[in-house]
Amino acid sequence: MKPTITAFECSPDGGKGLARDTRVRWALEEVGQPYDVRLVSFAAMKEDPHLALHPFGQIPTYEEDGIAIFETGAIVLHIAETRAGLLPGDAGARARAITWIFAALNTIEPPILDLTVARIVEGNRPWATARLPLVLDRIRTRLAQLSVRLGGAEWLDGAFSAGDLLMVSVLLRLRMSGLLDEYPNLAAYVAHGEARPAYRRAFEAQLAINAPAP
Ligand SMILES: N[C@@H](CCC(=O)N[C@@H](CS)C(=O)NCC(=O)O)C(=O)O
Repeated sequence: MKPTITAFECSPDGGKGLARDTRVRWALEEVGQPYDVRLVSFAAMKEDPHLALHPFGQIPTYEEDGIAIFETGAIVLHIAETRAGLLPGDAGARARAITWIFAALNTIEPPILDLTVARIVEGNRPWATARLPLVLDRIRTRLAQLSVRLGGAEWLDGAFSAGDLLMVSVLLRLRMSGLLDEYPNLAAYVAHGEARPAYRRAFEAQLAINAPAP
């Protein structure tokens, strides 16, 4: 049975690939696993049938052979653990790749998400202008540390892994801010991830649904 994932019926990003179904699509493409997509509207995401799958009323979800899970990190880890291609066989290297999954989602992504909150959600609050430099500083701190660790390497720890997939996906959120360009090795790392054929297929698949009408 093919897995079924959920995605926005119409993504608010208009097809930039930032909605998290792209991360799951990318993982499935990397391991060569065909999948189905069920599109859900914002209203349907908050109704009981979807809430039974995702208690927070969000996308993506993943269903396959009696398994139903949510949270992008858990989904990507499940895909990586059940198919070859996204986690190394060696126990130490595997543990380190999983560490990078958590680092991407728990350490790098939160300050990046804060930038969206500061600029868009809370951009008209009286304290928004004063807060923005603090948010940018916290992102720069993490990017500088990540940049030092990556150095001139192609990927974070040897071969491309699920850790890189999620780190590149998280960093992609910064493209419009220009912050990534302050760290040329991180910008090159992200471009390298985006150039992977599996990423291109995932991106095109979500774009086919979300591209603005001509
Ligand atoms: N921690 C969750 C976050 C999921 C999430 O924020 N999904 C967004 C789309 S990328 C969503 O469904 N937003 C609509 C909403 O929260 O109502 C994950 O990584 O899967």
